[in-house]
Amino acid sequence: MQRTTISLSILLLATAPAVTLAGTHSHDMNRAEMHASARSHSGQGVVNKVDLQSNKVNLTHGPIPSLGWPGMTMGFKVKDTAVLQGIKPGQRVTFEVVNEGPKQYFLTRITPQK
Ligand SMILES: [Cu+2]
Repeated sequence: MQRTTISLSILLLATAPAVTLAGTHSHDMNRAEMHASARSHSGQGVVNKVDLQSNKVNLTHGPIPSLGWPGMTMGFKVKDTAVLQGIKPGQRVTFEVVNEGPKQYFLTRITPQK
């Protein structure tokens, strides 16, 4: 009887850490996903002007509920002009915008609609 109790305790000790680690890991992954979706916002609009010299693009975009924005015409910056490759005035586009601080909005993706 004594022997059975001891081997059961060892079994529990051996399994417990594995369960805890698995739980922690999936929690961290969920947190990372929440941060990503909170920072990247999708929108649709029409291109007015592309300025490759100053890394800017002017869009008339529809409402972006995740930012609390109504539709408007405004300029966005890009960090890399590669994002603006093949983008021309008059195109209907979908785009992704990230907010990196007060009035710091950058387009990370802009794709013509077919
Ligand atoms: Cu806007």
